[in-house]
Amino acid sequence: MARLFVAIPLSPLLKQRLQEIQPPRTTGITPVAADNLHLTLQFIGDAPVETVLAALANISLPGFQLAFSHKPRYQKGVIWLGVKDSPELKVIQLAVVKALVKAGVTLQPKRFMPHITLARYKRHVPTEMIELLLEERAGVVPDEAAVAFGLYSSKTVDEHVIYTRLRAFPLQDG
Ligand code: 2AM
Repeated sequence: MARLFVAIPLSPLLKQRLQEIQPPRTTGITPVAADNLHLTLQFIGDAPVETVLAALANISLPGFQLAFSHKPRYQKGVIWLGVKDSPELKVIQLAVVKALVKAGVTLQPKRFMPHITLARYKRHVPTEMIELLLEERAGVVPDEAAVAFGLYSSKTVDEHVIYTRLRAFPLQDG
């Protein structure tokens, strides 16, 4: 068993751009490390890895474009960039959910809100400061080609979250 989630990996170029708009490490604000930036399709939680891998291997879908909101937003300790909903994103998210449910994996029912978590903040951080930091770094984030999705494990070691990609599943050309 491992703590698992399914996500779309992001290109080095996009991660670099996201780092430019991310708030910097300041008292009470922790940016997500570049290696950990991703777009979650489905959080699973503790589940048997082999069952989940076998379920995901049945998914065959074309690649597509991801587009992003203009401005990061923040709420309840999380600063995130919205990902524009699209039919292709809905299709892949639903395909992942269906494949997992069919394989008997238990999922928490939760509405899909596509986003990339950029940073986390402690509740004592004044919202004015968050707004200022985001405003200073605001800028366009170019569209991204989603070419794969992956199964990831999540571990916390010495208060550091480590996401490890266990397997990537390529999306088909065109
Ligand atoms: P977040 O970035 O908005 O916190 C791994 O934890 C990934 O799964 C993160 O992208 C996280 O979203 C997402 N996730 C969704 N539901 C979760 C949950 N109940 N617990 C932990 N992570 C969850």
